[in-house]
Amino acid sequence: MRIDGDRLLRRLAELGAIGAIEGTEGCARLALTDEDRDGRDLVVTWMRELGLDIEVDGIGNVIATMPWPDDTPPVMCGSHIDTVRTGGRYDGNLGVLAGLEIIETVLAEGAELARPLSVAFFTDEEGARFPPDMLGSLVYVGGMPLEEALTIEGIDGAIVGDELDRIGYAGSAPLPGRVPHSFVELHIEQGPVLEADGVTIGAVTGVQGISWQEVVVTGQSNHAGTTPISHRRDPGLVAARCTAFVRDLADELGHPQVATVGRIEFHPNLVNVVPASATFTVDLRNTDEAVLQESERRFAEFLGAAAEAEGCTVETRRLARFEPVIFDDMVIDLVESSAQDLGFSVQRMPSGAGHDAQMLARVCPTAMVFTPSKDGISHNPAEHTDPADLEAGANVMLRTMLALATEA
Ligand code: HGY
Ligand code: MN
Ligand code: MN
Repeated sequence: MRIDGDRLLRRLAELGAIGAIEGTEGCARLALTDEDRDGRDLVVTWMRELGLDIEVDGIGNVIATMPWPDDTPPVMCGSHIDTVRTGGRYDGNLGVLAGLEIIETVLAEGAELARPLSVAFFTDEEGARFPPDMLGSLVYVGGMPLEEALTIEGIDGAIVGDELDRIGYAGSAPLPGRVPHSFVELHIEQGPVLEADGVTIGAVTGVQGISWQEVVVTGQSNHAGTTPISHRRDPGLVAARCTAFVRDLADELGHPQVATVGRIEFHPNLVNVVPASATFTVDLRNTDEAVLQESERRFAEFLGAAAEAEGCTVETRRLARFEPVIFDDMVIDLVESSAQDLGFSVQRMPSGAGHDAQMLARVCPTAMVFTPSKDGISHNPAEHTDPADLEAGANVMLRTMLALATEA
């Protein structure tokens, strides 16, 4: 049994056209925006056309399951269809549409299953508009109460609960969600490893730890021309020093430590005004929890000293904190053996990016399938994966899910 690669590519293109970024393959569908709603509506239409049982829960997760006579826990797959502002059409979308394709193929060709297959898309996986990332799957597994998630304020001042109501995806399915038998997520690697190694499939062993925080440095706005340097309390300088520091810290700690200042805003953000405040985010990650904690501690020390030296004050707010996750050996083995059975090169590797699978791993046996990213690029409209690799990944996931759905 094999998926229909052309049908998968057509759906990726059709979904990618919603929020399309002119002249690229990329798209912009920040969580709970009109574009996200339109993408959701399209995928739900496809789910309905397949005759699947569709549930929407209180955080807007959508789970579609093959019709089944009882409530046997399904083999679930899925990912997300929200994107970052300058996203690609494969990040998240591949895992959802490959899952849909797998279910359509299995329904058409028939298979003796011991349990149903289901496919889900989870709300706000990116966390770029509403932190933390993986918000929907975190609530699904009971990692955050729904009431708390609904009050989260976005970077644009919008509130999660209001936006869910506005786009019509405040559902009533129970939370925490039904625990699946197992969970598999197909995702593009979003990094350079598979391409560099000339390998088609990644059998993902786990996800590195993630630490996000927002830092607000407050100084004194002043005239850019009349204020002597000795009189300044410039939060912009502190933010700039912190940006350089986290890069130097990552260099010192060495791979796989990464550090990113991705968002920075000055107030009042004018050419001739020494800023009153600087707000920026710090994203620190490592596969080793102890080293990740060391990077957090070292940054906090540097921030405090740099602010004090400049006569500024600091407030920090944690946006996300997830420890490293190890996936289930049995499912990793199945991914690896499925790839080998299909004649694809495969290697085991951790994930640098966060994924919904790291949340489902809290409640059921879980692993991921990676496909290569061209030039290792992602979170960029130039994100691309070759059709043959997309099809390979989907067929590996098909084989893995069938093995999980037919075992006693
Ligand atoms: O930030 C991440 O790793 C993911 O894209 N949400
Ligand atoms: Mn993703
Ligand atoms: Mn992403």
